[in-house]
Amino acid sequence: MIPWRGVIEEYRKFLPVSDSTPIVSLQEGNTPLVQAKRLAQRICPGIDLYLKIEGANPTGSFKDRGMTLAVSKTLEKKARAVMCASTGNTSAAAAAYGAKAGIPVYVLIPAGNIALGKLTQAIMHGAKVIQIEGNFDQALNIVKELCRDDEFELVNSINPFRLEGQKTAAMEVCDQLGKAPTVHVLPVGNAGNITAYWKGYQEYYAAGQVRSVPKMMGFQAEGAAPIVRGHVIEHPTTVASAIRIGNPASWQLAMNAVQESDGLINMVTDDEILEAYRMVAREEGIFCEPASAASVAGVMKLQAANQLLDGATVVCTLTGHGLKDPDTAMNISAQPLTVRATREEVAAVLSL
Ligand code: AN7
Repeated sequence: MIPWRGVIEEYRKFLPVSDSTPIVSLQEGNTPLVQAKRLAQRICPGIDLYLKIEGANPTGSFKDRGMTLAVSKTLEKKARAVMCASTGNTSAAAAAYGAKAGIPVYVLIPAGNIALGKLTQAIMHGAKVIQIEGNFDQALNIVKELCRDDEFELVNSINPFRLEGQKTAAMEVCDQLGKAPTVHVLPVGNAGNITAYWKGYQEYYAAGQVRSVPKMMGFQAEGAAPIVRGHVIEHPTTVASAIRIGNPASWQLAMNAVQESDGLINMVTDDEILEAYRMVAREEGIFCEPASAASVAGVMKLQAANQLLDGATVVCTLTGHGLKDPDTAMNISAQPLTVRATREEVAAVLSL
């Protein structure tokens, strides 16, 4: 078997690269698509439910798919550095791919408001991390202004190459399932990923690789749901820090994806997100980050509203790894028991 070569090589004919593009890859992609029978039994009996485990990418989130292309194109156009605003995962991916490319990386993050693992990654990979006393939306505005200068390449998802790379996830789902799903469910923050998946499904359909396309269904967190509410949220709040975004960059593109696919964008509460987060870990053995669980919380909501047809194939993208955000996990969990180091004391606390 030929080893996996990363998303650019594997999906090259669908991507805007040429022989002269220097490819920067960490062999991202080829992430597991796991059938979730126990979870389906609990939350949507009658549905064929799958989880796309994007936390299995090299930096632990789906951002790697877009970053391999964005950083490769940065080298091709000979920009000198990359810059992004981030709720955490974009900065981790930019830092890693920038390190691999040997170029400086500048990241702007909301001070004190990104998950510990993500901050750790950006620092370890040697990015220049600038915390701003503000939120993600403010950071993105500053980065957009600074990147008008050609020396700095903006690698947020308003960089079209990011979405081009991310669309490979939809193609992979089709390759793994042998067909397109009926419904694809995603968390929505800046709304780039739902846009990218829709593009990927459409292109695979146009190329004759699948006979249908799914309905795209996105879920925002209730305190950070600008698309659902129809206006910018000045001070977005949610436990899911990755999607704490009040003015999504790909707002209109995501609306198009939803309309064209006959899907929807709705919202879930933090309690629903945390319930789904815990359930995925306990029923399926998959630890995702809170934002990722918004997709599963979305399935629970769709099922409760009778919006899923019996026999439908539903794929949820779990966008990032649970270890990114150990604090949230520990905050909702009981502390482990401590006993004396004797057989008796350990035996006394066992129960089956
Ligand atoms: C785990 O890292 O916006 O709707 O700056 O990290 O494409 O924005 C992260 C977003 C979902 C939302 N799940 O995706 C960033 C950033 C996780 C994420 C989203 C993000 P988009």
